[in-house]
Amino acid sequence: MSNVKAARRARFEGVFTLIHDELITYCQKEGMPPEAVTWFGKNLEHNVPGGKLNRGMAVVDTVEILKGRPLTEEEYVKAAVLGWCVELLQAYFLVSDDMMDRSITRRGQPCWYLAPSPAIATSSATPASLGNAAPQSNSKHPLVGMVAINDSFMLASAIFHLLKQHFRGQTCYMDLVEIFHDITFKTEMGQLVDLVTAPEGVVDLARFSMERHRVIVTYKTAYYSFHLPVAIAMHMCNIPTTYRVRLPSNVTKAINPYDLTLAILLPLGEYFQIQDDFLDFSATPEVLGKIGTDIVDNKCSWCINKALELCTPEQRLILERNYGRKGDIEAGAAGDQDDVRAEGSTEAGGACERRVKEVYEALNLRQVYADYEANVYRSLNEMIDGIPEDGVVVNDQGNRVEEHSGLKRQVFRSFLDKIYGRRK
Ligand code: DMA
Ligand code: MG
Ligand code: MG
Ligand code: MG
Repeated sequence: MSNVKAARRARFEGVFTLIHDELITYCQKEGMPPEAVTWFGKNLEHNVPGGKLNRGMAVVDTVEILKGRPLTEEEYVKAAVLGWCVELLQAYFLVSDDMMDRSITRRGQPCWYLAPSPAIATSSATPASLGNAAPQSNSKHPLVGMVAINDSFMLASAIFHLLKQHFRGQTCYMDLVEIFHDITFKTEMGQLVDLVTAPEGVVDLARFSMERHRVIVTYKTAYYSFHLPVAIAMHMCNIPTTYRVRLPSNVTKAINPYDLTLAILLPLGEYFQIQDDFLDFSATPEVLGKIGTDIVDNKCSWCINKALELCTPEQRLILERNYGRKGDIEAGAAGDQDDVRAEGSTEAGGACERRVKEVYEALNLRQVYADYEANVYRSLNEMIDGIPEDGVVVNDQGNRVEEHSGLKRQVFRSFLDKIYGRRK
């Protein structure tokens, strides 16, 4: 990481300390007993700050680009609080996603529901590192377990507490509250479609299609990861839902910047989740920080959909017999496969998963993906070039507006350049 990047991240992380302490103080003021306060603190520390922070820092970047100047300290803190609200939302989804997907590790540590219970963990307790056995619950070392369900709710509720503390009374407050509610609902719809398309124990590859995949990824990923950070930055900058731009040709054009943003960021988010799907198959757990579970979990992933498009009837048969299965049915070992992953191997699935991966390799999926990525990169750049930014924002009388200068291509470029070609 370059020094500039590290400093940017460190400044953003500084605001996490602030919201962490604010949330803890609130729990204490409400009279929560110390063990509950400690638990909530561990929940925040384990689940919120350890990721790439792309979504959160994108809020700060976008506010800066929209304002076209460095932010004041007060503006920075406000934008960063909003950024941490997106990271809290992400943490809420990940804690529940890992339970539903039966994942083992996330960000190089045990998933929260498999982490040692904070009620007994001492400060010297070290999380199991990647590749080690996921911690097993026993009387000496209980796990967080199902309390993680309530913990995920608390991560989501913290968002609205912070919005109230930092934005109540401001013009953008209701827009912020509404959009967080709206995007949360949409993401939950996406998670539902993801899960009902991949029911446990019912493997039916005919359910899958690229159309179904697009619905899943748009709803479960694109809205909250891409549209949300940019839209809340726009709300914080009080960008109205429509404004007029006078182009260099002197023609005036009405623009809905939120629709324009959506039209670019949903495809960008689709690309991001296709990367996630591809990395689930292709990246090592050491690099990725999580062990891929899509094949074993019967997920409607980009990889299986591509493979179904390209495979021979013989290969399709192999996929049908091995996709969505734990262990090794062909060797007749399907009997006792219930918790293969909880036994602690870094391998999620065993022989069935391996056979599916062999078909992916035979179909040259790595090259197919590289071609997809080159194409989508080009077409996203073309969409970004279509944003009219060389005009002047004007009011109905045709006079220049002082409050804001409209959308900027750089908002989208900085997103695209951050994810293009990512390997983790
Ligand atoms: C992630 O889908 C979506 C949400 C809303 C967390 P996923 O299960 O593919 O994510 P991951 O691969 O990180 O478990
Ligand atoms: Mg998952
Ligand atoms: Mg999932
Ligand atoms: Mg995934």
